[in-house]
Amino acid sequence: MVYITSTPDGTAAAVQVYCDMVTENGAWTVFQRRLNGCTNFYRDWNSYKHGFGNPSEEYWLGNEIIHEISSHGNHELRIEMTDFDGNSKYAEYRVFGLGDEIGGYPLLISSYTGTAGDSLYHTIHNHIGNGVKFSTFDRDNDINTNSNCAQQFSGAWWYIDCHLSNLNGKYLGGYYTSFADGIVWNSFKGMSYSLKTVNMMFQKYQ
Ligand SMILES: [Ca+2]
Repeated sequence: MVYITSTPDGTAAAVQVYCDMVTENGAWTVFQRRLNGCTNFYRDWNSYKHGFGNPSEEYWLGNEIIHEISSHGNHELRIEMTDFDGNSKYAEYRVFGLGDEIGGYPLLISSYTGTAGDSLYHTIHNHIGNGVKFSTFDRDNDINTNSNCAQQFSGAWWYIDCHLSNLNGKYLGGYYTSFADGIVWNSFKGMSYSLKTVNMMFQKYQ
């Protein structure tokens, strides 16, 4: 799928994104994938802004394009996760959007359904109506005044104080002895288990 988006100088640019699957209801756009740990996800603000990795393997699409696409119409979010024992779980949010860079790419989600449990909904509780800002090690937008959450947990995420999920954390391959710095989804496998695979995707609906 190719999206036409605007560049900083106002010209149009075609951006190719990877579609995970096309259903009768539309196409899911995958914007994050963890697969094997070959790609470093401990990256700075600009890397997450513009995206990195390989769309057919591990990658982050880029906050700017996610913001751009999700700003037009209604979108929903789906996160698929597997562990090393062959278990698959998912979390869906009927409402999904990403705000702009000036606002810190705030996450807007609501209406959870799924099997993985909701380890993102805490964002709504803490910042009703605002959404939680994205943080990287070089851009501390979390609300923990004692810590740089991205640095502490080796990721880049919508940290608050600090997290219940850390899907851009270190690929640690299952149970690990450090705390919460792996690919964590707390309500699925707890804070000291790093997931095997993750797909984060969104799609437009009417
Ligand atoms: Ca902080």
